[in-house]
Amino acid sequence: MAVEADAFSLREVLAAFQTCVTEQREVLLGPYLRGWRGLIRFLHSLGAIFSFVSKDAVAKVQIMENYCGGEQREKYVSLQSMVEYELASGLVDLQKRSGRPDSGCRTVLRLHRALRWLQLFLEGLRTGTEDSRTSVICTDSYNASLAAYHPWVIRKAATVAFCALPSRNAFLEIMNVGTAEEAVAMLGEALPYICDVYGITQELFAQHKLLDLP
Ligand code: 1PX
Repeated sequence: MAVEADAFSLREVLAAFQTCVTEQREVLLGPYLRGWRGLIRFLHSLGAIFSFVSKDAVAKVQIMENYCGGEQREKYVSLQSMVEYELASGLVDLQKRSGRPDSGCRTVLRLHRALRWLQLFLEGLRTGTEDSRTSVICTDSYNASLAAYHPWVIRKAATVAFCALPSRNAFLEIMNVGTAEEAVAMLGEALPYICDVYGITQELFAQHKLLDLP
């Protein structure tokens, strides 16, 4: 199937996560945030019902982009350099929130947890059958990941919004990667890179006891 040259495709978005990991196994923030920006664009195309999700995601990406373009930008090249810098400078609220601005560590932690949802959701889409329901895949992925960190009201709003998701085939099509089969093949290629980014981040945050930042 011919795809317009400038058409938005989830392929490029997922490819951003592919370029995140360096040879030294560092996770670069530039492509990481570009990947998130693309996912948010995709989320917008799913309609206003998800605007409460995209608002929060945009706010978090914006915080990180400000750090990456700010005075200390060289400290925010990778997740590793960010963790080292913020911890050494006492910029991270470890127990409870103070009046300090949101640290990069706590902000990335929220995106990192959402990346786990994305990983499960895309894997569910990939391995589903034609009549699998996207809303069910999405709810199951959410309950197995992000839901544990959200209060009741957000969980409720999320579960209601998931019911508005299109069927699996329609969903694979709006990803704009080609036919449903081509989209499934692309997911098979892209997912290992997302898993890799997730795994490295998880290990880094666990090592520094940053997995429960308030
Ligand atoms: C091919 C599939 C592509 C789908 C792209 C979808 C991109 C989804 C982006 C989701 C980003 C969610 C970030 C959430 C971060 C978060 O957990 N924030 C909470 C905690 O923040 P705080 O600063 O207070 O500690 C915050 O309370 C969250 C508020 C908004 C609700 C988040 C609901 C998350 C549902 C995730 C599923 C999105 C559904 C997409 C449908 C395909």
